[in-house]
Amino acid sequence: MTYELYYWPTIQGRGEFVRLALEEAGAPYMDVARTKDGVDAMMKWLEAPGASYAPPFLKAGDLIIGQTTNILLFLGARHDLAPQDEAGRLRTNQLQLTIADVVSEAHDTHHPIGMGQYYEDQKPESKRRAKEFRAERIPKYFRYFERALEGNRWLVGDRLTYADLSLFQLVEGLRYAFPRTMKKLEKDYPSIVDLHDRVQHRPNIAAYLKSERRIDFNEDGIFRHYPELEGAA
Ligand SMILES: N[C@@H](CCC(=O)N[C@@H](CS)C(=O)NCC(=O)O)C(=O)O
Repeated sequence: MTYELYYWPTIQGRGEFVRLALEEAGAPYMDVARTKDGVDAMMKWLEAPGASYAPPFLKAGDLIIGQTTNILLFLGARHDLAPQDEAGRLRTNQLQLTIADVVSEAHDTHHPIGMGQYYEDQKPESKRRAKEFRAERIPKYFRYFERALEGNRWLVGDRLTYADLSLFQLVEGLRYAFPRTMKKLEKDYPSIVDLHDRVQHRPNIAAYLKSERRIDFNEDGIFRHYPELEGAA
């Protein structure tokens, strides 16, 4: 079966967490919105009762699964990207939900007032929000992930899970959005950096990162680089 992933075609965004899991698993999938008429197909599904209120969503046979973390819960079980025991499954899900929290906060640094408004119309608030995110929130979350990795190669158990793939992506996104901040901060989180590097070099992930399937970060996505949000004039 070929999975159908539905997500915005020009950004990594939340869809990237799903793409990474599919790529690591070597699962056949179509990135539907990147194909001809694919965005129209996606919009149709968004209007269908019970499908999903927003991308990403995944079609797996007759199933339509929405919410990034829910999609990963499904793929983790199907493709051995999560432990099978209850405690391990819940722990992986918890870590993924925490990563989703950071992703939302990263988004809010450039859209603190309203998603439907231009960044340019919420710049002063963005600067205040980004300042707190850089100074307080990234370190708080990173302390938590670093502790989870203390004495462990992977976040959960002794094998890679989708939460590890997502932590890799979080580091990638934050490095893109806040390069100076990350440069200063990373030395305090050696286990996170080590995990990032090991994920980056996994054969399927390395091949994916080099491929055209990996979209470059840009200022339409969730992780955006605006120098003024790092304190530049
Ligand atoms: N909690 C949802 C958030 C989904 C979401 O916000 N998707 C964005 C793109 S990353 C979107 O298209 N939102 C449109 C909307 O909320 O109206 C998830 O993790 O999948």
